[in-house]
Amino acid sequence: MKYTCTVFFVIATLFFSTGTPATPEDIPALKSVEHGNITVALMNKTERLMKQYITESESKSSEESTNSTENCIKSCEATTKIMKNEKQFMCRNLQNALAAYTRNTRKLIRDMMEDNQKSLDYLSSQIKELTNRIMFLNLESWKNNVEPLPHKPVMSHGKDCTDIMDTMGSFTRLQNGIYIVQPEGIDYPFEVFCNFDYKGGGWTVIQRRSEGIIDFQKTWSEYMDGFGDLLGEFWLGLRKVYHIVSQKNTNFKLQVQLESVDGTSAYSAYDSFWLEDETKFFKIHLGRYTGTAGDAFRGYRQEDNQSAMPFSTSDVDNDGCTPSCILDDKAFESCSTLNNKSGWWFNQCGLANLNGILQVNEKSVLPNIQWDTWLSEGTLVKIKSVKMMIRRTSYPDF
Ligand SMILES: [Ca+2]
Repeated sequence: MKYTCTVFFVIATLFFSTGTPATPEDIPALKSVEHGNITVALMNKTERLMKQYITESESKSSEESTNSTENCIKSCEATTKIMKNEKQFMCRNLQNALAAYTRNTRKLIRDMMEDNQKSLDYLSSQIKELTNRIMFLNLESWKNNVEPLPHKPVMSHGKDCTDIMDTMGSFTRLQNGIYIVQPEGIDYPFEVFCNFDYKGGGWTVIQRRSEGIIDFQKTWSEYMDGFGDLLGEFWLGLRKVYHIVSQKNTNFKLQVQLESVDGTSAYSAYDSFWLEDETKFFKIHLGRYTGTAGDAFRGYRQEDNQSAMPFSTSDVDNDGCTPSCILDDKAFESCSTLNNKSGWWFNQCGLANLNGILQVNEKSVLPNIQWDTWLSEGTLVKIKSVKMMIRRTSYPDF
């Protein structure tokens, strides 16, 4: 349709472009033709021009089609390029945003840390100022011969673990652990470890050894005051034990709980247990024995009997070796020194020393828990751990 319109346009142009029909001079092929045949000649010419135009149009159309495909490819490439550029642009923006966020966060954290540090510095200066103030006030009190700042007395849970069991145990379930006690007759409280689940509970633990971490190579004053960790291995201290068992109208029993390296257990119980005071070197008194580990405190011979013996350490010698004892044909003066400076109620040493240690080398010692009446098939049982516990005898066994 487009071509047809164009052909007629060409024809019309040939007729009317100059305002007059084409002359023979305009068209060379018409020179030899008579004027009467002009119309025929013109028609032929028109036909030829039309053919030529159609051919050229087809050629042009083909060329345009090729150009269109090329244009499409170029267009896709351009689109891809634009998208790629946009992607790169967005990535750059994202990277910049992340970098800015990181910078801001770091700054925020730095500011917070600085603020915290300022607060800590301020509190530290306040504490320092208050401490100085207290020191100053104490100094003033001392200068004016006035009592220092009064301290609030520590409240105790009871007089001993049996007393705690009797009073608190009636309305709450007591857990094994550290409690504060203040036995009758003394004006200061102290901590003890109470056992509330062994044989009816109410036991004050006065000695415990298990891992061999705590060194029992101690002096007289250390055995008097106690040492170690109440939650681990410890010796409560002769003074504290003395105060507990010396309360009016009380009687205490002693339980020695032993465990072998093979995991077997045994015990030795004494239905009464008390100590004489410091001036008598805490002489031990034991009642009737019952148990499965034997009465090592008394042993088999009279000279082994440790009951009614005073306590000895490496620096306080009450061991009955006066002036010396003999072991394996060798004379020695101190059972404590023989047992690597441990403290106990020795009697010419004897068969029991639950505080014994074994010197491995100059720097290392191991527990050497001695209870030489605990036998298995005629041989001494090797002991891994021990507990010494006391309880009021008024409390019934379960
Ligand atoms: Ca001696």
